[in-house]
Amino acid sequence: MGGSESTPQRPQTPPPPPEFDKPWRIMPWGNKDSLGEKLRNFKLCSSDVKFVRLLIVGEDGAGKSSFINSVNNVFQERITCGALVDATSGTSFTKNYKTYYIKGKDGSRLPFVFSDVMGLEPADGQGAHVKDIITALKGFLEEGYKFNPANHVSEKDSNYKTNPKVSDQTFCLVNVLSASTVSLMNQKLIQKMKEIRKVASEYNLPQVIIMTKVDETCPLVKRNLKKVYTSKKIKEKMQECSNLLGIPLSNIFPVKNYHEEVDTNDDTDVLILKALDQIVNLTNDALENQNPSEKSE
Ligand SMILES: Nc1nc2c(ncn2[C@@H]2O[C@H](COP(=O)(O)OP(=O)(O)O)[C@@H](O)[C@H]2O)c(=O)[nH]1
Ligand SMILES: [Mg+2]
Repeated sequence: MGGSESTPQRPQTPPPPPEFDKPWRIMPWGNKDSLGEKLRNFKLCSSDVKFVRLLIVGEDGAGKSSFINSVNNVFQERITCGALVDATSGTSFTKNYKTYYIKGKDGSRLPFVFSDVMGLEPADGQGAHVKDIITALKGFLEEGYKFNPANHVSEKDSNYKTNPKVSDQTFCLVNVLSASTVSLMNQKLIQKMKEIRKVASEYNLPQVIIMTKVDETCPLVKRNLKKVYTSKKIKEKMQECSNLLGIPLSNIFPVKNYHEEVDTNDDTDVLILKALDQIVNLTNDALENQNPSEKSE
């Protein structure tokens, strides 16, 4: 019968393994306590600066507010909800400029603060105005400022600080990108992020990417967060983030934010703490290299 003489089957090559043999970045899994302790006791090289202000920028829904909450959760050792998180997607949920202080379990403030801003959106006239983010970056934006997508704050407005303190200025630009949507990012949105990054570069500010939602992106990582640096998919997504914004891989930190948990978890904590540790170190190095008199002008 003809059926058995049909085209011979080619031997199938097995798909490449989804994992590297060894993690390509070493994480101190299991060392949560010493990492946390190091950050709690962190002292900046400049005595003028009490708090390192980290400006969190990114697309609406990328996980900015969740990241701030996650950092707070780690230090509070419980799930908190300081920065409001949007449970649905849609237009930006964070509408006001707000500073979040991170407290230790004893209630003392840690040496870094986060500025949460309205999310960016691709279209002009939607989401946070790039000029407002740049104003925030330079320290001129008044706390509580209500973002208006149609208009940006100007020097004459009451929301414009004329004489910002050193602590009002940003020390590190933290771009938040979601690993699950980075491939779909709109060119206009990337352009907006690059515009902000350009100003940050002019001010010699370190710039990093927090890549969120690694759990949503890779099933291996969803099952076991410790696989974040053996997962090929995650490295690929980090490379995409790097290519999009021009930020080196060494300044990109993948995290899983707390989003549905009722308790904190050591592996989630370590990934967040390590990212923060790197951010604080980069910021301190930049502070050491700069002329403080120029910064406070
Ligand atoms: N699976 C998962 N969901 C996340 C993560 N981070 C944030 N989310 C969810 O993404 C949505 C948007 O988060 P939100 O923090 O409000 O984003 P923002 O607009 O950038 O502030 C919320 O439903 C979060 O619960 C993450 O790491 N993993
Ligand atoms: Mg938000």
